[in-house]
Amino acid sequence: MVKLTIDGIEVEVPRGTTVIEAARKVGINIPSLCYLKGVSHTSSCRVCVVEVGPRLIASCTLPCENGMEVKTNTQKVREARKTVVELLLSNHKRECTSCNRSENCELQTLSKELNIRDIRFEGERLNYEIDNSSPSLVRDQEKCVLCGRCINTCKNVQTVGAIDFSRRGFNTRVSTALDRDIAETVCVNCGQCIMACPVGALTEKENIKDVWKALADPDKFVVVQTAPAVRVALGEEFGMPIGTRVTGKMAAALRRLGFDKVFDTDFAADLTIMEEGTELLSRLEKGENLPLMTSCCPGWVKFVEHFYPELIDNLSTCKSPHEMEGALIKHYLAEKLGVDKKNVVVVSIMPCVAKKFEGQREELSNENLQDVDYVLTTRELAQMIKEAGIDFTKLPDEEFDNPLGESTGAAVIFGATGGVMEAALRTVYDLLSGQDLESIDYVQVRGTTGIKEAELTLPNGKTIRAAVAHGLANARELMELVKSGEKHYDFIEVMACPGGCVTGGGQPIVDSRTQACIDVKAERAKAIYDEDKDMPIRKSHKNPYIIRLYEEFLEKPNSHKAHELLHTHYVK
Ligand code: HC1
Ligand code: SF4
Ligand code: SF4
Repeated sequence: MVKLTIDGIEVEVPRGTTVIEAARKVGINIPSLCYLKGVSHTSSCRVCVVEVGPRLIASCTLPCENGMEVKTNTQKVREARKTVVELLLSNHKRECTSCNRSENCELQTLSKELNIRDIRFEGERLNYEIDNSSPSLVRDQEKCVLCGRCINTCKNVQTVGAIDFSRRGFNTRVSTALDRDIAETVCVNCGQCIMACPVGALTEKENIKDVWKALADPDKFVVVQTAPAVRVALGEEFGMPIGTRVTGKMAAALRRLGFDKVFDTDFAADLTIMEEGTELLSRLEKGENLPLMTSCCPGWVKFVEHFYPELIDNLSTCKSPHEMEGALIKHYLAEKLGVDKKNVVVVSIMPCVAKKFEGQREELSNENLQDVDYVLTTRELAQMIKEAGIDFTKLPDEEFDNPLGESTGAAVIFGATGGVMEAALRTVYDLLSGQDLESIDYVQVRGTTGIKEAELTLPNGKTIRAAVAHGLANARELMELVKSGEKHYDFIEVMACPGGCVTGGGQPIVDSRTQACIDVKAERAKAIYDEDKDMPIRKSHKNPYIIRLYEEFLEKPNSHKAHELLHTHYVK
């Protein structure tokens, strides 16, 4: 432990603690822009300077030392911070009223906190074209503050490295290799850079207008479905605490927005378990393409295509749940409802921006109709609810529509890392044993350890060796272990985002100050597992509507019909 004083207050902290962290312990918020806990500690923005002796030093990388006397609130410190922020603002596209990040912008917050009223420096401004090339994200360099948080995320957390600093001095910018459009790079569309960005330089590609247009068209039958992770985060956009469950209010809001049917992607998550569980058992029997790797995360699928193409055949042939649901809505339900499938518009509400890319993939269509027409993020849905004047917090709880809205606890846990694996294990064991196993909480695959392992001995004596990774750096490590032969697994779950979809690139953005104090992925995951516990049915194969779907339409898992609609093959 080391002892120091901050603004005269004595603090004792473990060795290695930085001054910015120690200050927080005694209720002093040192402002910063480039600092992002666990991801980015570069001291590049200099907003977090403090006075130590005669010097001004960046506190985000300054380790506490015994006897140190730190001053965070002197005239010199306040002036220095103001100058830094004013310089940033002098080269910033200041369009706060129409910016996507207004009211959730760390630069805006800083300038308000530092009482910046006029900007003393007006000079040359850099002009860049907006990069609109990606179906998932938009880059506006004129709003970039060069904090490097996106770069560190892409490079270290995701090991993709699609973006980096280029040029020098005033001309420094974040760019792609050879300044290509982001869509032409190895970017996997995970959107984790958006989550890291403190300002509006990186945002999702919005589809709100498209959805309003479809809703206003009397000839269209507009169906919506919601991903597991949206229900534990949407409330944050309306001031509710992180990890509040708002499933019923969300269904009510969607109905008020005018959707003709309000379905749940969780139904198709149950279906995925039936299809993928059967695929696993068949691959185990044949000894083919093992380990089976989950395919529900489009960021992960693209990562395999770019970096491990030799393992493409290991990916499950299952479409991701919302794509399965879309295919069923158009090619099963439409006829039942007497609606022309060509007039059906499927909208998916996802915690993810990679799903926007996935929705456009040609592998995910049937009879020339895309399975899903538009993907909106959790943030975009919140925007629509606000635009419609709906007072979200006062909404009553409503149910999803049926038959494609009924689901189980196994489905909702898809939203947290390890959830797909746990859901699959719950079903595979029961189906093979003919039992209804009571202890179904596979806690080995829960939690935020980077790579998790579990073994399950099946009633036929075979053991399933399972591994789970979240965040692409962990996925890469796992792939290297598999490729080198150091580890042998039968079934691997990977989610591209750290924590899984609960902290996907389309979820509410939590500012760096809050992230320093609260483990967002743990809070939202807790809500997911609470939702599972409260469900009357917690195993996918027990979903009565899934049973009926097989009886009346699909026949059995992996049937010809199921393959036609619910499976695909990535070949890139
Ligand atoms: Fe996910 Fe999935 S869990 S991929 O993380 O398999 O986005 O939530 O909808 O499709 O069900 C995301 C979440 C989501 C699919 C499911
Ligand atoms: Fe990197 Fe993901 Fe951002 Fe693409 S979306 S630049 S892969 S962090
Ligand atoms: Fe999207 Fe979930 Fe994959 Fe993240 S982990 S890219 S949110 S599907």
